[in-house]
Amino acid sequence: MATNNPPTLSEPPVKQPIREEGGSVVLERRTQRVKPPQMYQVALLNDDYTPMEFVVVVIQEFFGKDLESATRIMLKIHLDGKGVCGVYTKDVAVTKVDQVLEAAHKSGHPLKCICEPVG
Ligand code: TYC
Repeated sequence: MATNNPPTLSEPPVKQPIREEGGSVVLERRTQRVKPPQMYQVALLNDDYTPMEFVVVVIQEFFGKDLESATRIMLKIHLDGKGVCGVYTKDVAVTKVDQVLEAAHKSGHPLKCICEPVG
């Protein structure tokens, strides 16, 4: 199926050939009108108390990762202090942070979760 992606601010204006019935061809200037939304990465921070198993479950449940990916991200956090679990629009990222902090609080763990603009 032919796709016609919306223009973005990062692309130059596109002139699209339009075929008319009489066989003539005109070029239509397509001015960019939309820019992609600012994206936010959601990251977990290391601490000395939250069990590794809990972090792995959180990454699987809230960020849709499989066991292997979740374990890899958890170990990165454990070793580096921080790890990105996903990248979302602002509303979704803020909701993920709220959900993770609520789950951690309910379970009595001091797990910290933040979101920050990408790029
Ligand atoms: N450092 C924790 C431990 O040794 C494990 C941990 C990993 C905690 C990632 C938080 O975001 C975190 N139990």
